[in-house]
Amino acid sequence: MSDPYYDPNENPQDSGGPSTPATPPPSDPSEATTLHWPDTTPPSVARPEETGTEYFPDHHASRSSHSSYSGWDGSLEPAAIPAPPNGTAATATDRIRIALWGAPRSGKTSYLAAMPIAAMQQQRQGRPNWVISGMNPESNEFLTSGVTQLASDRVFPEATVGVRSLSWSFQGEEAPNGSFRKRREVGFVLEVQDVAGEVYGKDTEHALRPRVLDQLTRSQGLIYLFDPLLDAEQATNSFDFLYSMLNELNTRVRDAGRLHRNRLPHHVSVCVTKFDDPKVFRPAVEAGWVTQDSVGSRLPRVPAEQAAHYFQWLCDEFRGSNARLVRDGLLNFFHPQRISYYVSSAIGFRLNPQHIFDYRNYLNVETVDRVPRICTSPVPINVLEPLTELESRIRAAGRRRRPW
Ligand SMILES: Nc1nc2c(ncn2[C@@H]2O[C@H](COP(=O)(O)OP(=O)(O)OP(=O)(O)O)[C@@H](O)[C@H]2O)c(=O)[nH]1
Ligand SMILES: [Mg+2]
Repeated sequence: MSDPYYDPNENPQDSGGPSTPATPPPSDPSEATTLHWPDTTPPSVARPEETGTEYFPDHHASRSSHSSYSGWDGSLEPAAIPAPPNGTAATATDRIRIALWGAPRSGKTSYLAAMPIAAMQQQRQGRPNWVISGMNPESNEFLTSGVTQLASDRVFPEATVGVRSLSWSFQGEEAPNGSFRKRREVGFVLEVQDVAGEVYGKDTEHALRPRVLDQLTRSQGLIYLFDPLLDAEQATNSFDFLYSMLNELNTRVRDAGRLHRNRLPHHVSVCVTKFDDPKVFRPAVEAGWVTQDSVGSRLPRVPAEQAAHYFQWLCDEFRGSNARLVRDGLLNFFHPQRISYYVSSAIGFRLNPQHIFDYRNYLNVETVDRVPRICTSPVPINVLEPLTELESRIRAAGRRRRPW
């Protein structure tokens, strides 16, 4: 079992952390989601510790059956163990643990569900290609059902119950630094958990609290989702789902002597969610934060270099009061130079039949029979970047620490 306080942002050789094994270690028994060998248990009654799924509603649990063994009669090609995308022997550093953090209904599950859609659309936007696929049947199932819900059924995922562990491989390319350099192939395995937002709340006795705190402690990076609309509501006020967990996390990391220059060691991507919603988008346009592409789908966006200022403005002017404390809390506990900001939407804007943005008709959610439905095929905004850039920052920080 790996050291729960291992700071993966430090090179293991530097820190006296765990040595690099030849194959990826099962991170901890409760997260052993990678290998699924048949045993005496009938395939259809997978135990929770095998599926990585806990506290999950029945209709989801039933989908976690080991259908991949249905033809397990010796007539199939022998399967290899899951391998990381770079094709070479797996090392601990191929794996990256990211925690997804946000208040209830802030958009965490939708963000994860939109990730494979964003990956498929990268080329369309002339960006480096990424291919995402699951490292185990449950992670594949999440990918497939998420894409089906958003893109085919045009509905949002249901509220998360409990915690779901996911393990996805990312095979991609890194944008070149200089103009004459070629794109470089990169790959990593992402370990992430989809957690019900309520676990981040003030109830320190919540049954899943220790597990989520453990995951946060061992993560190299965090993706923090801030929903500017639900922040205004008492039950989903962002600060109430930030401070208490942040405080406990700091205590854990401090006691383990793993603070980095007296602050939490994590790299953080802060995402403002639901940018497509007119109640978020229109004030941003009117306050002058938004520019519009002149080519392609003429998509509007907050320029990347303005995203941090936009978040400041959201907290100061648009929301105020406790939202300011969200901003202050993040800058207080984490190193400001380790935080990046993004303005995101899991579904993007409604586009016209020619696939062009039209300011008269961009609303992409309509309510049918009291169920919110997505109007046009999702074109996620800043869903992949907060993750791939986070991974790249973490990798770069690890390289910098190497003495050679
Ligand atoms: N307009 C818009 N609405 C969104 C978007 N993402 C999520 N939503 C809305 O927010 C609701 C909650 O989204 P979820 O992804 O379930 O949020 P969550 O953070 O996983 O919620 P919990 O699992 O309850 O913690 C959805 O049902 C949608 O109504 C988005 O990109 N745009
Ligand atoms: Mg959820």
